Amino acid sequence: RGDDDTGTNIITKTRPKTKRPSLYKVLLLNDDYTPMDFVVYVLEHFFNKGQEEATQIMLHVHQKGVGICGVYTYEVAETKVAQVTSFARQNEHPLQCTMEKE
Ligand code: TYC
Repeated sequence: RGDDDTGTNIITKTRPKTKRPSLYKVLLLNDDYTPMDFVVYVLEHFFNKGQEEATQIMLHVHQKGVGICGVYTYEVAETKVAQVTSFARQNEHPLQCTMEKE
């Protein structure tokens, strides 16, 4: 609040404007070589899924070609993709993990 040079009182009010961050889906893609139990392990350890849900997601990807592992803010999603890709390559599996804006 304050007077400008014309003497007009300009009323301004700030409000805390919180913008929700954009969210990104982290996806696993099917391939013919990565073992099913490796994919379940990835879902359990990098995406905090229980054995049952991890198995369901793995089978969904196996049957449909692609599936959602989780939804995260940009930097978290980016980190998951990098960690999963690195872990798959260390184990010499071609598993593909990507992200897309929700
Ligand atoms: N299709 C693989 C197999 O038959 C299993 C698999 C599932 C691979 C999901 C990748 O993201 C994947 N061994």
